[in-house]
Amino acid sequence: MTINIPRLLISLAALGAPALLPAQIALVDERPANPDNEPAPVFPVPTERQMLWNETEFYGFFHFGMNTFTGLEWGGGDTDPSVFTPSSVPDPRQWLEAIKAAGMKGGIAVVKHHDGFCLWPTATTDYNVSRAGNDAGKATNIPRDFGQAARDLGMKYGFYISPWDRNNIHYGDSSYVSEVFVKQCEEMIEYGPDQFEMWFDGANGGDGYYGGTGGVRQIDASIYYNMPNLRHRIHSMMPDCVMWGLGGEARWIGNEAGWAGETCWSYGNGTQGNENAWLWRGGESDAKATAGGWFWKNDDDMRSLDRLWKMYLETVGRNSTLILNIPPNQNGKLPDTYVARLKEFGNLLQQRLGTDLALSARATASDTRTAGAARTYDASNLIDGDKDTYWAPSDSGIQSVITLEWDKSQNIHYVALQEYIRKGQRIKDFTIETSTDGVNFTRMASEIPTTTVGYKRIIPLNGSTDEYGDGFDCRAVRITINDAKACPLLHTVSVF
Ligand code: FUL
Repeated sequence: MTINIPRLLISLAALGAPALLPAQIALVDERPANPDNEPAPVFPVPTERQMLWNETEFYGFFHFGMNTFTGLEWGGGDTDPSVFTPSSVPDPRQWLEAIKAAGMKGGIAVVKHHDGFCLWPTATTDYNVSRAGNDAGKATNIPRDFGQAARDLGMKYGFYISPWDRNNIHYGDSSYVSEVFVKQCEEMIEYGPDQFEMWFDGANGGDGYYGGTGGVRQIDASIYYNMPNLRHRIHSMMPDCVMWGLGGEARWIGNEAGWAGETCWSYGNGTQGNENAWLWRGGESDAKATAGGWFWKNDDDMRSLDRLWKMYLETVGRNSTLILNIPPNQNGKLPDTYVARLKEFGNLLQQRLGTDLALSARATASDTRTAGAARTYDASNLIDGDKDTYWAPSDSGIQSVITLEWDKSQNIHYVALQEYIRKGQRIKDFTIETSTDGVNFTRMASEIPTTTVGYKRIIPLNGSTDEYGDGFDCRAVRITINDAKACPLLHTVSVF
């Protein structure tokens, strides 16, 4: 902050204060101390919980419930609870082990879909597993068993609780929100006190059973659920839990087909976000790993490895997270064919993105910010495997060049960039080149809009998310930042 001394003197005089000489005024420099010479943030910036959420990257989604037994996608809330009859007690540990083998870091389980049937013995409604049609159904408690298994396996977890409830007679009144919905969320915290995400879907098709009264109940979701209140309650108990969708802390990417925009801001709406929006809300892509609906139906085919790979590159590789749905069957288990495909996918991920060649490169930059007391900004920070150190140029160094070089030629397919988003998402335009001799460079993937980076961007050097190809032999990779909101900050460059 600059203090204008003549103006200060005039205003003191106007207040009747005796005029002081500048030498007598103890001026306080109110600029925050910046001993590390860190760059100023570019707003919006993510909260700590949004940072942690982004790091989850790739996680599973499990639609299981009454619909698994009726074949419906949207149950009306009128199916008798006795229809819920899993042939054995559902086994969330098996679900989570299968997705862990696929390289996923966590999962979200549906505990109540729009039909209102609760997969735990809740005190808020008798439309729940305690009235199931068999013993395995009565013994079902998805939030308890899913939360426990995730903790045992060291995975992140969370629950999908549908705000829309087609069974409840009070849906549409304020009592539904305070006495049913909020209490159900609180019951979830008892089973899962360290959830990373709660999933609040915005669907409301209007009609339902509503305790037998039927009819249509439309609400204004932006007011009705009183989300600011729920956010406050949840965060006071679970500070690291991101409230997705209606919760307002992470956004729907705008399609269910497994792709985000090549330009993708972590604020605004839809596939691309909006460069000028002011609230941080990273994108999450919800997509199905199977060919049918969200719920299991006769072992619908699992998508091919190529299709899953494409989804991964077009979501995780485009500054979105990917939540991939794999539906448990009527035994409360994932079918063997799904488990096998998930394992194959994990192997593919490992094979294609498991070895980071950047770690053995030399990294240099055209501009490096002056080091502070406890921080350096050297290009070597890009390849030290530490997400908390970063490369930064001087404030004016928007157009900067980073070069990675190896002594021997490397065969490469992908270059991944990660911005240091704690200080905001900044990069707007970049290019990637490779060189076989370290002198002459050729632009790669010129058909792809290389605009935003964000949390993570993976560029296929052949420009394709379909074809893996033979890769490119090269001795150097050059990344040129052409435009950014302010000096660009990257914490990691990876090469595969
Ligand atoms: C949608 C819901 O209406 C679907 O049934 C499903 O749960 C999907 C993930 O979100 O909006």
